[in-house]
Amino acid sequence: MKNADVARHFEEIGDLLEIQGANSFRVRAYRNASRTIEDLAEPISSIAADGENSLLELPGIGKDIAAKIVVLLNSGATPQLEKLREEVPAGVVEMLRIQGIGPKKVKTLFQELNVTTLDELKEAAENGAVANLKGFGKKTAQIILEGIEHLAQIGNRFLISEALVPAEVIVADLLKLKSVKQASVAGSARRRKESCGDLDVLATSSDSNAAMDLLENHELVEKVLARGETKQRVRLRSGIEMDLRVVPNESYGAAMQYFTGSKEHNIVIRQRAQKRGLKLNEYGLFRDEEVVAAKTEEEIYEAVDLPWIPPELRENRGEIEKAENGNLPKLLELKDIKGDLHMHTTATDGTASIHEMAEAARARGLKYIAITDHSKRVTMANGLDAERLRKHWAEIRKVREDFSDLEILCGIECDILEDAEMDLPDDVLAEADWVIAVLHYGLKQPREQIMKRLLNAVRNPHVCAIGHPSGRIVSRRPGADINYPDLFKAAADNGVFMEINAHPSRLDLDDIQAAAAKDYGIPIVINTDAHSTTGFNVMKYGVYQARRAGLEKKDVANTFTFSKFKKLLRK
Ligand code: DGT
Ligand code: CA
Ligand code: CA
Repeated sequence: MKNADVARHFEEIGDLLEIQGANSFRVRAYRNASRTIEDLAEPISSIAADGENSLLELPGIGKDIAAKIVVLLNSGATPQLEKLREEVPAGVVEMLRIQGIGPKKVKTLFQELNVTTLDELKEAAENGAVANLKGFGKKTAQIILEGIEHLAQIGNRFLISEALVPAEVIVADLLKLKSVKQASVAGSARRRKESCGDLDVLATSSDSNAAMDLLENHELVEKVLARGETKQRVRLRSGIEMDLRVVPNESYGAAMQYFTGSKEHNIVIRQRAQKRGLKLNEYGLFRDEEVVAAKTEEEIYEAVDLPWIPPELRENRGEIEKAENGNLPKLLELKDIKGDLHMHTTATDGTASIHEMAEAARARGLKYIAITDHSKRVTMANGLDAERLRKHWAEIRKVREDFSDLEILCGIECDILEDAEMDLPDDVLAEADWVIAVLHYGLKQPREQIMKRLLNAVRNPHVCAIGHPSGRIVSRRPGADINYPDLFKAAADNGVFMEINAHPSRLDLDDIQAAAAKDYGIPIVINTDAHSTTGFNVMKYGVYQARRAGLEKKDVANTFTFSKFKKLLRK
């Protein structure tokens, strides 16, 4: 079992317990364990192989959950989840995905109305049964209908993190076959799109059966959906489907170019080929019957008078013009990142201490970090009031003494309240080294009020950055209704940074808005929002999103040395 499978298992236990009304401490224990496991760099199975004590050293894993991990790894299941699944229908769990509806409401809907699928819930919302429930009303019924509509629109897409991890494992295993010369992820996953509909994998082989047999018997694969001469489609155990195409080695570049997409990018490339009297398909670039290019992507692009274009940019959003004019950006890379300005500790909802987070950051080669726990409005996460925050900062200053090679900023992730006031008074914010202002509540307010909140924050002289500006959750929850040009103009005027939150379920700013922020000359920071020592692992997803936005090293402030970064701060 992979980490993602184990993490999902415990997350599901947490969700089902919550629907059943279990105590919130128990629910949170499962969620924390799930997050820890998801963020691990090492396979949980190899940690477990070192004995239960190694599991107990992980943040958020106690005796009870450690024992369940062992059972799960040995048998692929836990009696607890099996029992819960019998008790709570799958359609009820799906209701948790509706924006604005928490487990408490799902529980009421299930128990009072006996609805067990989204269709039944839709009907109950339409015929007035939902509105008549105590504590619901017409407005909630409306929210449910809109939420169900939104779920139908986004369909069943997977986060880039969920897509890429199994795809890379399968590519590595294909490459171990003697008959396979080259293999790679293609499609939207290669373009590092924030969500993927399905996976596309290419391999070149003298023996396509060997590659297909490998997939058929792979531990990540649940079912073969179709198998032909050169193409196989399978469903992975996580639910995502994968196309494998086996192509001749001489056609690898053409096939990579074709199957990486996007469709929109490929249409323009094909037109350029036609203009030059050439024909482009997945086997190669041809003049009549003669092969002009096929082996590498570089050759294909060169033959249509373009330099090779990084996959992240292949969306027909101006990259072809830039390539033509020699203006392709030199994209940012993960190794350029020197700081991380958004993270949590046990002071609020993190699972590691200040010292542990600093150790982990240093071990990754970071040169500066900001500790940014929650402000008091976030009661769920035990948010800090002025008094607790000042004590917390005093502790941070003490920890600093142990780290001569890592700058540790006293920060705060301060809520911008629904009425547009900051959650902490100015005199407190003035004492911080780094203030991230964020929207957590009231995301569905009208645009006018959302903008009032964001602009108030940007104009507050103590605010350094806007964190996860829209509050969206990828493929789950739309963000707040923001007038981005107004926000960016104000941020540029006031020297306020914009965050790309690197967590794969946020990636907020998104690629399009991050590109726009760059055009306003706003310094961008890519932050992990780590809630544990392993939470730093998600930085790469933020970098992918930044690359899709065409960002270079110079556009991202946390690639700078600390002294250069400090000069960008307002005070
Ligand atoms: P996804 O799976 O929805 O996240 O997005 P993609 O881009 O991975 O799309 P997918 O899986 O349908 O196809 C993979 C690539 O194959 C796509 O980016 C371009 C290429 N491709 C697929 N179907 C066609 C087609 O009908 N025409 C052309 N020109 N290319 C195609
Ligand atoms: Ca795909
Ligand atoms: Ca596909």
